[in-house]
Amino acid sequence: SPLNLHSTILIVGGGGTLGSSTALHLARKGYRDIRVLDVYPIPSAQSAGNDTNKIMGISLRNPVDKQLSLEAEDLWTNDPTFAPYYHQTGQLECSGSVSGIENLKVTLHELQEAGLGDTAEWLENEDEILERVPQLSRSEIQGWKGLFFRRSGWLAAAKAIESVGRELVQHGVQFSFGDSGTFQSLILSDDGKICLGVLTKDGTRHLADRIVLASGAWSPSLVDLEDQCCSKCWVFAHMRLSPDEAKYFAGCPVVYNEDIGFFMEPNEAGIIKVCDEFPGFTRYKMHQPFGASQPKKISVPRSHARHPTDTYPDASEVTIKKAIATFLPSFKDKELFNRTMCWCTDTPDANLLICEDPRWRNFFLATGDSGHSFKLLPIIGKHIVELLEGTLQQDMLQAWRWRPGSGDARKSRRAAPAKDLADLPGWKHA
Ligand code: FSA
Repeated sequence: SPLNLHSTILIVGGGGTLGSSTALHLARKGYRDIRVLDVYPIPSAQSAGNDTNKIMGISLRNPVDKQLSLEAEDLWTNDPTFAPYYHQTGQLECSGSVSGIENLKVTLHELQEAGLGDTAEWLENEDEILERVPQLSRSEIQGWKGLFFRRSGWLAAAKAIESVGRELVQHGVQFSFGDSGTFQSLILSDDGKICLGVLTKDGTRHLADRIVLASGAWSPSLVDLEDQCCSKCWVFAHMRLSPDEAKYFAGCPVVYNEDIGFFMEPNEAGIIKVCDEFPGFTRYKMHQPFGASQPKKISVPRSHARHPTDTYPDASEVTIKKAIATFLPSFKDKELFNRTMCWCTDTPDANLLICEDPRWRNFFLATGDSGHSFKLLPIIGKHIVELLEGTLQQDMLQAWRWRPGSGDARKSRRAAPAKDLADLPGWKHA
């Protein structure tokens, strides 16, 4: 039946980034029968968005990304649900390698082509970099060049999703968490052609007019996505600064180096999150998602929420320590804690996978974040609602279409294929 404001809409994984944004835009448009399913309450503890911070910036990879990130910037700046969580510190993208510096030049050129050249400033040497980020250490950045983005910064990610959750409650959105929010299978019509709802772990049959799978890195292990998504984890560790140290780093721009990693200013508790940069880790095993006729090799995330004693591979300790020694040398002996693996899901071309599933009418996918989608929290749901309503613009339909066989999600657009956690000791402690 055609969609109307009284249609029942189910969002599977609605406690994360794409799902909560979808529920928000449905509710703001006046939809009255929305139900969010998630294993954990908003902000879902196994969402990649359930994080201290994520990077905000304008992405220019293609016209769709550019439009989305500019729309998102508007809401991160002006919408009261989001604005408190955007810290516009600016961002230094920097490198000391030949390839990295080349990429910075390409980025600057693309910005100029897009008419956004005035949002970035080229930094030719250590002096110019240190003028922008005096907290860096001259001896560690010899030969580096950089780009400084003014319209950039960081997002208090978990808090922003929590804020969306509060607005959802005000709109009367309904929630099922725990076993009654945990996906078991789709419910199909007798002829197998229409999706009628979702069966959850507690045996509840959630029937709905439209079903949206927004389960992030869990999506390909719940429903067979025919290798269009490969879930991978990235890692981080936290360290605690003294009040004086935190004061010195307050307002520090995001510092990102594609060969090393990134960090952001400390949060209100004086905690800095440090990440390395690498092509992600998979966790392949034999697994049978809904819709697959037999078990197949799928990279299945391992929930940090369910396995709180997990940390990350020994190899990550080395690269995170290297990032600290480079960016924050005075903190290189600080104790690290909250070592964590954070799961995203890559598509071959790093575009989202947001489309109606051609196998089952009324079943929609909203996944394929490819590690770059948190910044879209305020806006992505608007376009997912347009998809449901049949009004999504052509270039988005095309970029986000169902596209099995179009490329290798394991490699995606990254520098190398992901290594597998099975080959990496050190992360499992129970
Ligand atoms: O602005 C951005 O898109 C930052 S992506 C941050 C990151 O940790 C990547 O560095 C990593 O490679 C992966 O894509 C997860 O996200």
